[in-house]
Amino acid sequence: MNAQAAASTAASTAQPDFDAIIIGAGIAGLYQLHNLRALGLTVKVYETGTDVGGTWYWNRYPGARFDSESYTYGYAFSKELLDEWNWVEHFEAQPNTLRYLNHVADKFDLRKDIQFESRVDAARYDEANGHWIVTLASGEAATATFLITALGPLSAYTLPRIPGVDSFRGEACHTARWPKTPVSFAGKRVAVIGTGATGIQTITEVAKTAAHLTVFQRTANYAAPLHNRPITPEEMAEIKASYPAIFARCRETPGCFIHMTDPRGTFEVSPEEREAFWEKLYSEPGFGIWQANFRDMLKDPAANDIASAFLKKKIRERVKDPAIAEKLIPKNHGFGTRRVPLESGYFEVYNQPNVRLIDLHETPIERITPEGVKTSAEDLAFDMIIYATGFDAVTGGFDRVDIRGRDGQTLKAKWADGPKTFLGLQSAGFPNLLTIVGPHNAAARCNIPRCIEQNVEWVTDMIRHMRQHNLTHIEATAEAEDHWTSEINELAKDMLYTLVDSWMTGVNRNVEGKDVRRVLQYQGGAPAYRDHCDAVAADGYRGFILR
Ligand code: NA7
Repeated sequence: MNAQAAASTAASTAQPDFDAIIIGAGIAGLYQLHNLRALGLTVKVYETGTDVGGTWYWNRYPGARFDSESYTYGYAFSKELLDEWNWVEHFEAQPNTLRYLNHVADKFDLRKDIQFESRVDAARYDEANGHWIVTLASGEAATATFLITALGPLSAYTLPRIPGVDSFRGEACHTARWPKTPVSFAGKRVAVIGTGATGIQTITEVAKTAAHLTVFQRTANYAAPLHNRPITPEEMAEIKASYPAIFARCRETPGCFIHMTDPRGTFEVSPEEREAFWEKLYSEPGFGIWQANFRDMLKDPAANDIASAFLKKKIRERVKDPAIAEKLIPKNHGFGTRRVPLESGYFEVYNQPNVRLIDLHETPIERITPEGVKTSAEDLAFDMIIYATGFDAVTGGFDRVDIRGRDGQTLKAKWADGPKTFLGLQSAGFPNLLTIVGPHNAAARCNIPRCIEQNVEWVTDMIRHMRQHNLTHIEATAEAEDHWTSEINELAKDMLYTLVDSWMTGVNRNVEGKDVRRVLQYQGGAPAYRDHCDAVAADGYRGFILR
């Protein structure tokens, strides 16, 4: 339907085009579509990309892979799907993950309700008719009773605010817009700007074949070994037999990873025992060193200091040149207070003769030039610049859509000083807008498909409840929203990560207005979050106005 037709539909009839519109065909959007279709709803999904996959569609950069164990990451809802899909690595690489999501889309015939190459520009709540009018970049528009955002917390990628970014004459690319065609680094002088989880994966891969690689590091990050390896057919058979236990375990842990926080305090054990424990975690696959560390590691500065010292020691052991090792050691934050990148030989890259590290605190970038990068110390020429400069996290995806609720209020303005939500799923003044994996939700710090599943199933149950009771309107009360927002802030108070700039605190100086730390996530852990949501539902959706 075109814009005019939609506008006239909206003006003349209360009957919307669809029961629900979902924005995004990533892991969340696909599962929400599948669930709502099962309820008998008419659903349309709008997706910017040319195919399904979301994060795994866009982030095709070299070295992109899971930090979650593969077998904890797939959808859990279908035994048939679990039985037929074979993961090939303990931490699957992007191409196979994208293959998996395509398999899911085919198996459940999801594509027929997805419109690709369709970026949603605006969504306006039409109060008179009680539905949402959604407008695409193309001008096309449609209406729906429910608007469900499945935008992803890390979808709004950001280029650095450095003068001259557009002037470079060589190849340039942000990791989140990596081309579908193969990219060769052989014989090239490559620059990577950014050393977060993405930069670290990219650098490790590019260093293998580039003639020369220059890494521009602003903030050093602690990173720990991934210890990836292939999954044998025998292991896969065992994994399939263990799925119920694996998912039960993920339900118990704060981040829905397979790793559970150690119940001991750092100083309750002897220094020898502590060291042995950390050595064990460092030698094991995955996020154990972050997620299964001592219970006080992310709260008590003294506990965090000595955990950080262990990680610093590891960097010094692995990097041959002590001066480079010192540059790679974080100075302004403790271990685990930023998202921990998992690596596969990252620190050893700096022992290679074809790799150079530039510390931007010593010699900042002044501008990107047609030939390369000009720092305060020198002019450097490159064939390729890779921007691993991250995302306008969690709220960035929302800011890029002009979402207007009752009385024309914009969500962007409402959230300008930080998000205000109830359960991270609804915001007062925006009826029937449901924000899967939105801010204030447990999902952005989670083994994300597990939290997506909870969000989607909760929203599905809520819509089922509404249909059973002939209700068409749901909106959080201002009181429920205030209460939830205060609780979010209170829970984050004693967490060390709130004192540190990172995407987890919503800081991105490449974006106007995003230079202040904010609490974006529920910090009580996924099990407590789930209990909150379940209690609200059991109490007849307490905190919501239902009509
Ligand atoms: P991150 O973790 O936000 O990392 C972005 C990196 O880019 C980080 O090192 C930034 O330095 C750097 N950056 C950003 N802007 C600039 C400018 N202007 N100049 C120099 N360097 C800059 O994003 P990722 O994509 O690595 O990871 C995001 C998540 O995706 C990750 O945590 C996983 O959950 C998956 P800074 O630290 O800001 O000094």
